[in-house]
Amino acid sequence: SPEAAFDSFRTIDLRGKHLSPAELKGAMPRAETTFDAASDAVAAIITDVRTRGFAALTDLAQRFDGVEQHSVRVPDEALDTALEQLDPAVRSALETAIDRTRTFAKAQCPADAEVEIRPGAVLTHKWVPVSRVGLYVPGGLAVYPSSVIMNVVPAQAAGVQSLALASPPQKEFGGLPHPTILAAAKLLGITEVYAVGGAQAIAAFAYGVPADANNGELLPVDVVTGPGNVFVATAKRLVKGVVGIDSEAGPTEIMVLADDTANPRLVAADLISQAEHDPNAGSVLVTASEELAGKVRAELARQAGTTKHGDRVRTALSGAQSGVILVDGLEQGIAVCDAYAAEHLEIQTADAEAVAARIRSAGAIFVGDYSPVSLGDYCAGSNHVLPTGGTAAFSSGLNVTTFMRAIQVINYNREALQEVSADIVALSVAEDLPAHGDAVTVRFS
Ligand code: HSO
Ligand code: ZN
Repeated sequence: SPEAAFDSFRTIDLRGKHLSPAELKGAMPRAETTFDAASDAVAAIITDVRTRGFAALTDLAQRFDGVEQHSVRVPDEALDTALEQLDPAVRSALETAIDRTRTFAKAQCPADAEVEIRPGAVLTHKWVPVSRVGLYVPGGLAVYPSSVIMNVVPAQAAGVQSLALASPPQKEFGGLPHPTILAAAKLLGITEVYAVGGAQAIAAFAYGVPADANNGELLPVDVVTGPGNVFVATAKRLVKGVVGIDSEAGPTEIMVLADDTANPRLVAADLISQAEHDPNAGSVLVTASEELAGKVRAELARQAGTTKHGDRVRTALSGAQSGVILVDGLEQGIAVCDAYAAEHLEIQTADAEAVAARIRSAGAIFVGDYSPVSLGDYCAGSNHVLPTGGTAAFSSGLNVTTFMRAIQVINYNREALQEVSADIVALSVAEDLPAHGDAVTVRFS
């Protein structure tokens, strides 16, 4: 029964325990993830794409997607048709999302830093977008046009000139990617789209594919982003260094920090909303209120019983990665939030803003009763590609700088170089690299 499942929404009782940050991290509910299993198969696919190009892509589409492909490149007319046939309400919602995400992304563009650290010694930290980006969009169950927006908009706002998209060919759509994905791409002005799935898409982006009789050249990209299954994640790991990648996304997770002012119905609804993604999703409540915990548990049972993907939700909530963490009070609650470093952290407490300001680690923080994670997933304007699995401790969600890099520009005049030449010589001698010093003194002899 649904009720019984919520006995398995486990409780981690940290009350009265004085744990170090490292111990606290170890006490967090989290599933192990490993990528190693797929490594050999993925490496073979990458080699195949590098050696046989489009012929390999066509064969792999037949093998993995069950489709016969003539051209891998999606024709322009298919993109036009997809947008024409898009439900107007969905189109309008996508436009709202694009608009808000673009405004926020543009505002993130970092300013160059320029300093004259000595007279005649000018340093510039100059931000430059990468030239070309490849975006992977999964097919299958999780067809998320919202993710197309979240990947494309910051790249465009950063000033990236060339953007290509790949998504698996679907048998039911005549070997094209899902029409909603095509429509979203068209809405964003992307016309270079390939019907390629999985590891082979990542390989094609990383190394490029020479033209053949049916397809023009697919140029290699500088950065590959986008979510995917274990094969995609493994491929991204293997091509990293050849190209830049966004983070490897694990199952989604939500942590809610709540006190007895929180509304248990809302807390439960939000925990369920992310559990809906994946049986491995993590939904965690952190509270000092046993009473709230009990009410949320009852709401979870009730709402999971009526929601469309109830089975998936119950599996996620019953997993080792989900549960209630009981804490002594707000201080320990904040420490737990930082130790977990949630992809999504909701603050549903009194003075939520002040509490949010104290959080040090989270992919995104959702403040108060009217900022649920679903808002951020679609229409807040923030990005929904966020660090999972505790990686928020050292990384950020997708943003304009994902698609940029900074060049350090050094511009000294003669006097400024001379002023520091003795120091350079001293260090070059200390490191037994005297030619370094000579390269300075030669300018003054
Ligand atoms: N919550 C997911 C993103 C998403 N939700 C896409 C709905 N569609 C990971 O942040
Ligand atoms: Zn979501």
